[in-house]
Amino acid sequence: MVIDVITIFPAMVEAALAEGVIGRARERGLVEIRVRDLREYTDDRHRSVDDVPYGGGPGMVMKPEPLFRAVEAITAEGGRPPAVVLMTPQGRRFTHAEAGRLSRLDHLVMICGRYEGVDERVAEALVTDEISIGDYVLSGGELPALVVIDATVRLVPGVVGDAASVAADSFVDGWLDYPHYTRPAVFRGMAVPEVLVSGHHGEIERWRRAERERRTRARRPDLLSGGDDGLDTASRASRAGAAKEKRDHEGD
Ligand code: 9D3
Repeated sequence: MVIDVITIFPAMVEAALAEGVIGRARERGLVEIRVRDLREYTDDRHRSVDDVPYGGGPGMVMKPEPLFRAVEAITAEGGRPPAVVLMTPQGRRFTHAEAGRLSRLDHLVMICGRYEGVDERVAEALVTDEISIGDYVLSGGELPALVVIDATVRLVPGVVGDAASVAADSFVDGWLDYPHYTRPAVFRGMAVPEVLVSGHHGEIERWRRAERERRTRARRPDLLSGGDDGLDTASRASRAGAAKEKRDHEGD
């Protein structure tokens, strides 16, 4: 998989992508991520990437020319036409299911917006998908792009060593995680739940399942309501199956 990130803050994006799971995936050649400085695609003395909005109003708008030149330079390198994603508050909300879809693409180009927004002709002529990461105001598209890259690259086969841990992640099956503990058994007077040190694997399994359900009900009832929970069809089925299995166990 190849990902191009177009940004006016390449150092910020590169720094995050050099670390951890994603940094290692890049070193191992499982994903090629190329961070591109938008100013390299300007042609004026001041390397301008923004201009005043037509119609007036506050702030600045990202100029179309550098963005068109950047995306066209990438597509001119050959290969099949990439998906071109614009990170914008006007986009569709990013979910784990969307990460799964993106992880199956050969080539992804991501545009990080700044200022008040991007000239609409970029969205019309260049962009295939507009993505937001949630309903809060950030200063630009760089952190959202990093969120999307992290969630997506983790799903590329081989990137996360323990496939079981990817499959067990919250949102994959629609339940929140159970509580975790490590040593010491008593820390500042706070004891680890007895069942976890009991060694009864059946009881531990039951306790964890009950904790996941209790937490989901208390903290994220929206995940249970059958609304737009961001699960793909397989994950919905997996959750429904787990819920049925639980009912069967309880005999109701
Ligand atoms: C204060 C400016 N707002 C006026 C209504 C509009 C606005 C423009 C640009 C708000 C935020 C931004 C910068 N944000 C992003 O580019 C962005 C974003 C976000 O802010 N939240 C969630 N997902 C995303 S993806 C890109």
